[in-house]
Amino acid sequence: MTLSLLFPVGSVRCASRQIGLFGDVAFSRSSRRAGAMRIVATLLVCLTMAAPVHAQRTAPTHAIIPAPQRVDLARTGSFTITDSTPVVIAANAGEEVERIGRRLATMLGPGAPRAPRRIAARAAVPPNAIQLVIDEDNDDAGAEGYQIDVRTGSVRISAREPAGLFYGVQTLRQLLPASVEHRAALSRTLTLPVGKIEDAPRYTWRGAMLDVARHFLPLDDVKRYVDVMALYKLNVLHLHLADDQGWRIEIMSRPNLTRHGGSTQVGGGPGGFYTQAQYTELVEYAQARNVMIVPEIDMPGHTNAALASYPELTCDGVAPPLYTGIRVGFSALCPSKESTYAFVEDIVRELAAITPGPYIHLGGDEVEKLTHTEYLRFIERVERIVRTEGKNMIGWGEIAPANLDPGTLVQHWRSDARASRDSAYLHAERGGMIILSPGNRTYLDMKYDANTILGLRWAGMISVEHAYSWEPATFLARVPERAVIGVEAPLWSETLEKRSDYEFLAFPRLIAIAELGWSQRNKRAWSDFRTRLAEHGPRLQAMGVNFYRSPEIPWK
Ligand code: TNX
Repeated sequence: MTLSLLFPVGSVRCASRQIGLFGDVAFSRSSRRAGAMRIVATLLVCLTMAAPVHAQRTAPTHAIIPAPQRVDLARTGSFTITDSTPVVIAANAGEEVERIGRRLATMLGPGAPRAPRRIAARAAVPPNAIQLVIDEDNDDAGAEGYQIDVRTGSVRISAREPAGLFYGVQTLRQLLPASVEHRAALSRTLTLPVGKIEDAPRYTWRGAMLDVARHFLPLDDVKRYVDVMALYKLNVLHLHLADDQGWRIEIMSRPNLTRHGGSTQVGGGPGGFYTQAQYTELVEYAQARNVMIVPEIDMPGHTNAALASYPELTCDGVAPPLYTGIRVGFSALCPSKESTYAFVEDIVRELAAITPGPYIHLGGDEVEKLTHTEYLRFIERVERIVRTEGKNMIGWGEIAPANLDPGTLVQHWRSDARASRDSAYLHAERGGMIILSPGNRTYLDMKYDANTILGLRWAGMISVEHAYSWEPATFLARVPERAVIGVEAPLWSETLEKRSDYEFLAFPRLIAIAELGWSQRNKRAWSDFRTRLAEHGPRLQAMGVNFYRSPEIPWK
C-alpha cells in the first residue's frame, strides 16, 4: 500500500491525521481492522515526520464535496469509461434504481438517454460495467450512505437504499471532469481512479430555504436550485411561500390569495404563484433527487398578502392594501377570531394533501402585533391543526416557549444564543429537535463583504470561510448534540429579482453549508475545503450556475 492509500486525503499535518483516524467511526469489522493498521502506520509516519523535510505534502487525490467519511484512491490505476460502458442494475430493481441508472448512463454517454442493463441475480456481471447494487443488509450505509469500489475492470456502487445509490452517483460525478455536465457532450473517454469510498451523512436534515414570496421565482429556476443541491447531497428544500409581499401557492378554497395576494412583490413587480399542479411537479422533481419539499406559510405575522385578500382575517375586518416594501413585523392574523382558524385549517389541509413529506412549516417569526400570551396560544392551536392533518409542524425559534409537541421542529435563526431571545433549548428539553439556521453563519442573503451589491447586512457579512467555519453540535450552548437534526441555509429575497441573483448569493456558501451537514467533524478543515472547492468552478460553470468567484478560493 502506498501512503496515499493510507491517509485521508487533504490532511497535511500529522496531528490532524491522527485525530481523523482515531475519530473515524469504522463501518465494518474489516474496516475496523484496517483502521487499527492505519493508526499504527500513522504513528510510524508521525515518528518519521519528526525528522525535518519529509515529502508528506502530496497533492490531494480528489475534490469531493461534501468530504466523504473514508476515501482511499490510488494515484495509479484506473477504470476506463467509454461510450459503450454498460450501467448494470438487478433484474428486479425498482423504479428509483432504474431512474438513477438511466441518469448515470446518460451522463456517461453522448447523445440520447440510455437505459441501464438489467441482469439476473446469479448472472455474471458483464466486464467493464458500472454496477448499482441495493443490498438490504448493508447496515453500514444507513438510509443515505453508499460505498464505491473502483477496480481496473469494474465499478460497483452499493447502498441499502436508492438514496444511497443516488449519492454514490453524485460522488462518482465529482470524480469525473466537468465536461460530463454538458448535456450534449461529445463522445469521449473518461477515467476513474482505482480505490474505495465509504460514506454516510452526519445529519439527517441538510437543508436550503428559498424565499419565493418577497420576489417570485419561476418553477424552472427552483428546479435548477434543486439540481445544484442534489450534487452536494442536500436533502431538504424549504419554500417560504407566503409573506407580506406575496402569496405564492394556489389554495383552491381561497382563490383570492393568489389572484390578489400573489399579484405583486417587493418593488411592485407582477409577482406570481405556483398552481398546485406545478407544486406537485416540483415535489416529484425534487423527490427524484432525494430532496424533500417543506412548504412554509408564515403566520401569524408576515401575513399582509393574506389580510389584503381576505379582510375577515383582520381584527377590524378591513383589508389593508398590498405591500411592496421590505419592513417586517407590522401584520398579523387576528388571533381572537374563529375565521382565522378556519382559514388556517383550509391552508393546512390543502398543503398537506399535496405534500408527501411529513412537515408543514408555519413560520411564527417576528410577531409584534400580538401579546406574548396571544402569540403562544395561537402557535399551540395551529400546531394542533397541523397534527390533525397528519403532519408535524415546524416553526422559527420564537415558537419554542409554547407548549409544543416533541415531534415539532424548532428552526433556530438568531445569530447567537442570547438568553432572552434564544429558547430553542426549551424544545430540546422536551425531547424535540432543532434545525440550525443561525443568521450570522447560514443566511445566504447576507453580503459576502462590503463590496457585495446584492443582499442585506443585519446579521453581519458572511464570507465563504465564515459560513464554513463553525460547529453545529456545539453552536447553542444549552442544546445538546443529540437534539440537533441538522442545518439549513435560508435565502431571503428582498434584494433578489432573478435566478442569477439568487445563485450569486447562494453559491458557493450553500456548498459550505452542505459540507457542514454531511461530513464528519474530523473530515472538515477550511484549508482543505477551499482547495477542493476551487476544483468545482468549471463544473458550476458547466451547469450554468452564476456563482460568486470569491477571492478566498483559488479557483481553477
Ligand atoms: C429575518 S429570519 C426574517 C425574514 C427576513 C430576513 C432577512 C426570519 C425568520 N425572518 O423575514 O426576510 O430576516 O434577512
